Amino acid sequence: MNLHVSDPALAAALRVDAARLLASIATLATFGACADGGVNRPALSSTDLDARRHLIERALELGCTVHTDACANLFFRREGSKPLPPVLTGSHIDTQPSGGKLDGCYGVLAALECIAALEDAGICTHRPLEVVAWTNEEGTRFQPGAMGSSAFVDPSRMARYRDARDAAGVTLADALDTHAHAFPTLEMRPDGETAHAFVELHIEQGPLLEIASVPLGVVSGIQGVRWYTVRCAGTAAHAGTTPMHARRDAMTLAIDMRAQIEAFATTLGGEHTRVTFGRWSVEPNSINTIPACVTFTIDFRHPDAAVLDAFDRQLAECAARCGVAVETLFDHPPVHFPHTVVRHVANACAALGARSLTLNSGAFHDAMYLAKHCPTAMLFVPSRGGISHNPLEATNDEHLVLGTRALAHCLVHLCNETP
Ligand code: HGY
Ligand code: MN
Ligand code: MN
Repeated sequence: MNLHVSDPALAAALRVDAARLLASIATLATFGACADGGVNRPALSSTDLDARRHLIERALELGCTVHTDACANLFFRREGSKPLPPVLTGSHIDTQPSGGKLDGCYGVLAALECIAALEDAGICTHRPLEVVAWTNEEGTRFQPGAMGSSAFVDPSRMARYRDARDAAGVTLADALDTHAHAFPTLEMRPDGETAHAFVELHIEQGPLLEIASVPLGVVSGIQGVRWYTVRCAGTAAHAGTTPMHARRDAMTLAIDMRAQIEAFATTLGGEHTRVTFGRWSVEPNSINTIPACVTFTIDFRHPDAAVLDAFDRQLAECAARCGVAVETLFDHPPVHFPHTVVRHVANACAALGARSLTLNSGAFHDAMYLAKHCPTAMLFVPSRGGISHNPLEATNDEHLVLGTRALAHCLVHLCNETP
């Protein structure tokens, strides 16, 4: 690779230190580590606070200033030479209950590694560079997902978010208070500064890059997502005495609903359909009582907004017909990233002599909200076996390092864009 280190973008990419990056991934994974090799680090849990403390210390060591905001997003800022709007990069560090080491975390740690590389290379960019750890992207402890990034883009959302409760009845407001007490000296980020651009590096969480044997993904956009709960009512009764014909079994209704929903989802969505019924609760959940109430969730994804809207309509019709209650938890339309930033991602891959594949993201990310705030794009690295949201989530070391080098290259170009 014939690299001209006089180019600050390539110089920064070259100074990414593989061992330092990989060690930072292994260290962060210790916060909420599970015996099966995965990570369970719910948003704003004690393990998340410990992980945040570790990242704050790391950022301060790198010479960054650290700020937070009303949704406990963390901003690690490296100043530039000119008083211009910053370039933002980063992702999330909260995980699925049975998550991996890389989902979200890789994007935050790679961005911190880019700052370390800039420091090592003695490069000063025109614009400030801010690495962000967005709060509660996964949305498994508090719904909806991507709370931190969506509240950053539209702070009026916080009023509703603060009332969100986790399974133990703890509100987000309570969790934010705990966070504030844990970091009493953390200053609030000055409001209102619109970023110049946002770039998020993330694992693909699907199989496409691996199937294509390509090490980097230039992400063109993110498919749309809908989350719902469906509540099916029945009548609790004795399992031993109640004849089958005399039952109002909520589980029978729920299973029938699931089948109907999956059928019209796949008819509407075709090969791009992604419908998941991931969380179930049964009341009274007793082995010898006929279920009185069964609640399940729907996660429906599709790249076409018209299909998402049609699914909405058909679900409402089906619910009315079957006498069940549906509540929408989360709703985001498809997002398309602008060429003005996507080109920097593609150029970075090419500058490093790496093949890249342009693809749409099947997973949602904080970038879907940042795209409303400033010009935004994403960069992917392959997921081994396409596996994610699973302790087996993994990416080859050389891909993790290459993705970080490409991020560094892209960030320097964006940070040196001046009006
Ligand atoms: O669900 C998602 O797409 C993301 O990984 N939280
Ligand atoms: Mn993620
Ligand atoms: Mn995830």
